[in-house]
Amino acid sequence: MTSHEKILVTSALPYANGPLHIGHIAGAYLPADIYVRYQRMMGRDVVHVCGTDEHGVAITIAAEKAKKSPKEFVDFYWAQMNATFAKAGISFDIFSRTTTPEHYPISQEFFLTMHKKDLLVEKAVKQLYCPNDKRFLADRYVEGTCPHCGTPGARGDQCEACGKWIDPLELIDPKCMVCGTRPEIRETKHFFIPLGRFQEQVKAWLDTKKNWRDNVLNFCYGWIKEGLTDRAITRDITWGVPVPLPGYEGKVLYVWFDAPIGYISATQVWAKRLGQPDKWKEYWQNPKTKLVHFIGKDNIVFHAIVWPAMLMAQDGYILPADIPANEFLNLEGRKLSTSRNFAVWLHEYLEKFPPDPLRYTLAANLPEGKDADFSWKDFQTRNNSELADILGNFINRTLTFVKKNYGNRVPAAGTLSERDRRTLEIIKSWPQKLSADYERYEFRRATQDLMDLARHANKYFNDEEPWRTLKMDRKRCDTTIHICLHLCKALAVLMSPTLPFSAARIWKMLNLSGEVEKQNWLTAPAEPLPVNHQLNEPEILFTKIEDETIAPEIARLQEALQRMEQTAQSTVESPQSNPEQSAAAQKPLIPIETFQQLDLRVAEILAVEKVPKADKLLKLSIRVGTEERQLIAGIAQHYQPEELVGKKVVIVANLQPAKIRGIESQGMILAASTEDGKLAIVAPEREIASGAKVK
Ligand code: B3M
Ligand code: ZN
Repeated sequence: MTSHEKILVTSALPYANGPLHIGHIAGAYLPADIYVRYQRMMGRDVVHVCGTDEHGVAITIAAEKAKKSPKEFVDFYWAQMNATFAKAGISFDIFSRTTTPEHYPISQEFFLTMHKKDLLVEKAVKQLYCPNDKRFLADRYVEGTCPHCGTPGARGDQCEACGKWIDPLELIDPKCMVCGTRPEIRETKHFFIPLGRFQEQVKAWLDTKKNWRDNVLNFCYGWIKEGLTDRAITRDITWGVPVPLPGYEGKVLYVWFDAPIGYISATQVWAKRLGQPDKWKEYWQNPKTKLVHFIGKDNIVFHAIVWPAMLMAQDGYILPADIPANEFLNLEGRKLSTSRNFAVWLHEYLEKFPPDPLRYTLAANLPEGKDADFSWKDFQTRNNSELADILGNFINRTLTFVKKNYGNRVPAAGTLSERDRRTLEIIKSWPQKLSADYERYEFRRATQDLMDLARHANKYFNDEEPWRTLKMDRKRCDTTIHICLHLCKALAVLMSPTLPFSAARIWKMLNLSGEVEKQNWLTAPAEPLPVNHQLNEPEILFTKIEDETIAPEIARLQEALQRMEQTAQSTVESPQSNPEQSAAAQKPLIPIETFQQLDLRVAEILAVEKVPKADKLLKLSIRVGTEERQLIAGIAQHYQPEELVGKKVVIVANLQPAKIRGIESQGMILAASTEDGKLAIVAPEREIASGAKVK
């Protein structure tokens, strides 16, 4: 491994089209912030860049809806996010945006370099065009059913359900997002990145990333296995970075082409503000820089495949060293939904609660490697039983004891007992332990390890019983309290990346000079407080959160859920409200891979007979493609045998065979059921060959 002299950390550039929610924070910004705060305390040369992603149709559509110009619209959200991040303690070195004067030339330079090296392909393409609005429908301007997974409401760029890229021409029943008109097909020309030409190089590079998270590598290899294809990088809209070539007036670069370049332009803005405009090159064009991208899993393909290919095509740029992408954060056991207001908005949270308890709750439960869940109950428990009862309690009992019995001054340590020595060993070893977690991006584990130090501290206090030794053995009590204060200091230093506001408060109570976040990670915890040092007034560090306080938050989410279910129900055929439909939606989320394990097929019913002495069962002979099978279905009370013969149905073809009443059933027929016991067989909506795959 190369030893790195510099670390450049990026957090995904949020679209400036709506407020931040806790899913954003858990996905990228909090782990990135903890990592950067830790690295700063390690004395590393680290820069954390971020900014808003302000181009693309995600912006123009939202701006149109809000009846604002794109510029007015992104200005508002840039300012809101900038303020909210600061309040949450997310400490970027620069929070830039992709509409700065620095951003346009560097994006165009990337494009032109690729063009000059013949690494772009120009193609005439057929594209959806809205005859009513008289414009091409780029990306999200068109909506329809996903051709890969059949999810309705998929946009013309990427399916949110299955994650696949969508060719808008393949969308089933496409509609213009602006006016609802069915678009027509017209020809236009665009530039493409021929990703296939980069495939070998990207794969060889990924092959060296043995220590990356499995979820990231698996995802990338999945794409590569399918074969990388040409990807259009220009669009027929006016908002964006203009394509810098004659004949391309009115076309702009695709937002996913210019967005990651935003990391570079943000670094340029940072360097300019420092008064050293070329300093950005010391990071981006220096093989000794470790480039780390913190992102959510929906951005993996762009950061781990497309962006590296773009960087490889330039001259002298480094490639990402790590991409610790997180999975998704669910909310109260459900998928978060911003459009339905089923989300915890960060700016709203911060109006009611301090930032640290949320940082702690999320850090303890980050979606590393798999999805995780945030619930208000868990938030309350973490705050009350961990932050207040363990960490806060230790600080408080120590400081009030010192105030009451030592005139708020640090006593001297005398002869050390075995337990004192062990405690000092723990203090000494803890920075390394947390370092190991952080260097591996294991923030959940680090959060546990941090709380364990507070647990050790409480145990030490309890075992030493200073309230007893105070009277009987003053010297012992002095030593105990000296070490407890040392623990307070070590805790303040080591909690600073995760709980920066509370760490600063302890620092102040301890009346220590400088800032806790500027302390040396490895050495500061090992240094005790000077004897006789005067402390400040102790304060309560974490206040308990009562049931009444979180009740309105839970109620608000429940209302959002109810509204979601009502709209879902009003779109299904039956006008009656149906409890089973909402119950079905309550099953836990599954990844698409789980669904793909099902082999669903269209089958034709050849013959049907009643099963003797079983009034609910019918025995069906069916044909699946060329294969004949028999299966048993519990539908005798809903269908007469003769009305079923010749029908096409859908079956689960890879269900393990089972014996029902002594007869083997080779598969299961799909039927919709209601709570009052009605059953309807699921059948394809138009004539289709038996054996056809259902997906
Ligand atoms: N704005 C998508 C997102 O917010 C996109 C990330 C860009 S990172 C260069 O999820
Ligand atoms: Zn899809």
